[in-house]
Amino acid sequence: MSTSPSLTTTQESKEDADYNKLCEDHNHLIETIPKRNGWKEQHLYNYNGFWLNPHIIKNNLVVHTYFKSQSTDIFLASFMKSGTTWLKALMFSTLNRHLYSFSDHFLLHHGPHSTFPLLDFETHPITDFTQLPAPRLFATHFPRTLLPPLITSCKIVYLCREPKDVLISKWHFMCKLRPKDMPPLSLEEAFELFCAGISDYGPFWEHVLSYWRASLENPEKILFLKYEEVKKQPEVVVRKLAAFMGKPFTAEEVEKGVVEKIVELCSFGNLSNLEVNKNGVEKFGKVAAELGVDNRQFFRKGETGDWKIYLSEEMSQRIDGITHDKLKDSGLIIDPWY
Ligand code: PAP
Repeated sequence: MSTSPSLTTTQESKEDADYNKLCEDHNHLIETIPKRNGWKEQHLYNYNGFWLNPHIIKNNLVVHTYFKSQSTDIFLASFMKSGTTWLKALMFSTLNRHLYSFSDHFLLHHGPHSTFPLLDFETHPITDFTQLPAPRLFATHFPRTLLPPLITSCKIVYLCREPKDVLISKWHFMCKLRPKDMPPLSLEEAFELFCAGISDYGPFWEHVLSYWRASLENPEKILFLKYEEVKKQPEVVVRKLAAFMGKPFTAEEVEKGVVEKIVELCSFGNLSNLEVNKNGVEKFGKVAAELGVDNRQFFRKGETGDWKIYLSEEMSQRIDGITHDKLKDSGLIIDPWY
């Protein structure tokens, strides 16, 4: 049965009207909400308690309006620079281990960010994800409070990292991406902004707590991981991931060393030395030219405690003090691993 032209036109104009309204709402927001200095954009805006750039705020509205989650979807959520690239590789290769051989794996030819989409870069018209097989994997840096309610009922893996390492990793990354016509971002300025909660998707502590508290209420739905824990015991984490995603390893797989092979495939040493991650470019979203990032920018050192090279004693104590105050009643301890 074909759709009548008049019905199609009516649907299109309704969609246009909806999107025009979204754009108007966005413009109004940007004019009215608080703004501060950005790290790679001129300004970040405080949207419902979190600092985002204006494009990402608009994408958040798009996701709320147009993204249709399925109950079987699995999300990887993280604050920027917490190890998303690594976890994407681990989740993808664990879930899809029946699809690829280790000698000719997808990850040997594609950057980890190609494995599954980052929701935050979805613009209008939203990508058609309906053809992806279940369970579909998505990544996001949005704090839990900015996710559409239907997503919060899906399974979520949250990855947290020690904040001083996050700060240093983010500062390096943003300096690389910061346009040349902006003055350089000094570490001192980045530090002050970070402590005040002002960095993309910040405040860091509220971001982490938004998922931590939910994970306490609903541990079957939110697997809360720490970068430092993945570093120390990657095999244990890969097994946890497999079970959480509904695909536990069989005794035969364990016997054959599949867990260890996944860990080795996704290791910093292996991934960062692949041609695709040395010279390839990751294209985020549909505006490829604007959102191309060299894959090598996602692999810097991959270590814990690198902050010790950059932060003075006073700076480190100040961040630790904030972390202590913000997390003190939560039961979350962020850095017991080194
Ligand atoms: P994103 O938010 O832009 O996606 P994300 O992947 O979360 O970045 O974080 C990048 C950090 O993870 C980098 O940390 P560093 O700056 O302290 O070095 C990067 O080196 C690290 N990383 C990337 N891949 C791996 C890996 N396979 N193992 C360990 N760390 C990794």
